[in-house]
Amino acid sequence: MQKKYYQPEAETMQVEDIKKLQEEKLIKQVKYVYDNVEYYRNLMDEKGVKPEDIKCLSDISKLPFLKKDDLREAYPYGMLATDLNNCVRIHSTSGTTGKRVVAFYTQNDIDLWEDCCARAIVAAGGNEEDVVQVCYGYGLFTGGSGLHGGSHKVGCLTLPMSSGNTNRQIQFMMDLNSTILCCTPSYAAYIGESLKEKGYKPEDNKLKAGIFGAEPWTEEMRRDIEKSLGIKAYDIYGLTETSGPGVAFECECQTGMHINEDHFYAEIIDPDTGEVLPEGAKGELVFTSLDKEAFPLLRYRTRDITVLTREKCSCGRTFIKMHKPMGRSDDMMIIRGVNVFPSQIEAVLLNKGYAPNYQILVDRVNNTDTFEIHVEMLPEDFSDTPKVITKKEKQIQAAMKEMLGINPTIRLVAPKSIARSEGKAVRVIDNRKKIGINV
Ligand code: DLL
Repeated sequence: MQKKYYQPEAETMQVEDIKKLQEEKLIKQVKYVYDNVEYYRNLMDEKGVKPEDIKCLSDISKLPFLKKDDLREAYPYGMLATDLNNCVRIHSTSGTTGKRVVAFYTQNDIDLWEDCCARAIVAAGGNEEDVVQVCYGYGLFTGGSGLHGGSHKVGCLTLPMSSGNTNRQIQFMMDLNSTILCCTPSYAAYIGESLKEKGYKPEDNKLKAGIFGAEPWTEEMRRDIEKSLGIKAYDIYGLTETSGPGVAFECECQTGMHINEDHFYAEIIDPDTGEVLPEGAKGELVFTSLDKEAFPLLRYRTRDITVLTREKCSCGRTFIKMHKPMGRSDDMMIIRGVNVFPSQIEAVLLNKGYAPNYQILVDRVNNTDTFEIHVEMLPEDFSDTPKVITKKEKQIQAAMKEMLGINPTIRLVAPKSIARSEGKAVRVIDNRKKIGINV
């Protein structure tokens, strides 16, 4: 039977009750973190804040922020709040220079995370009769396991496809009558094109909905995907640090994503000053987990720029909504769903003996990200034959793949051919911005 909500008692709670619940949980979570995470206790001590100072929700502004760099510095166990024996899983962000962020989960953390994903599936019209094709990557990335767990909770037949091998995706989708597709929006668009190339019309498949996230996408892209697959396309948001997908999800209104406020407290801050901004203002999204056991985060700066609004939603859910992220306050790019920092690229080049004269070119062609890196050859490479140059390009590509997890096209260009800048070097040319993708 079609349910409207997965957990109606939470999803439709009165706003005053949500705030009361958040307050109670916040007070407990702050004490728990202070008692169990030395790294954050030191940050609180430096700021002169004690758990007793947090008596109501607005007191949260007394707490220090946590940044990605803190998590890297604390790698691997520095942010762990419970005995490792109580943990049952890790996930991790894609690599950055040196250290990755590793997130830990107890069984209870996994349960709550999967509930969040189940809420997203039910909000997209899912029920136990559905066949959910999960083609987010499985493994250290959170996309596959998160939606997989949510799909189990709802009781759907789950196809754990992982990403790639589009022919097999299509064959299973058609033979097993998949009804809900979960993947990045760019992969959904690619599947749509591939179906068309194979001669299928949108009405030939049994899909009714898609749950797409992990990268920025536009309303135009939503319409294209909906048309090519004959579905309704829903947004889903999350990050490894806060558990994974499902921190926020879209309902049938498709006007922003409801944040699972019983598990996360969201703030918007001015990224330059750290000042908390009022509801409706655009700024950086900051999350505080409210009931995490293994990897609780207080005031974690996501670097995602968005707006929060608590308008009455006709779906009946009362959770605050976030707009689609409108960009980032750092230099992270999301290419084919993978988080990429220019510093990672630079590290690979320096490690291979190249000078830091390079340019990163990103674009979106036929709904797929293109990713090219131009690297200046060393003067001694200049006399090499095309065959030798190609070999060197392939070597750099392999090292990039190892660092980033995705394959850029490498082009070795003549020494001194990349324009030198007098100010900040323009390392990244991201043409996706021109077509309205908020990267
Ligand atoms: O991308 C988790 C996820 C998996 C979300 C599957 C949705 C679906 P990370 O790899 O840690 O985790 O990347 C997190 O991706 O800070 C945003 O910048 C971006 N992001 C995630 N969802 C969206 C979205 C996963 N719906 C980073 N729209 C975040 C725009 C998104 N950007």
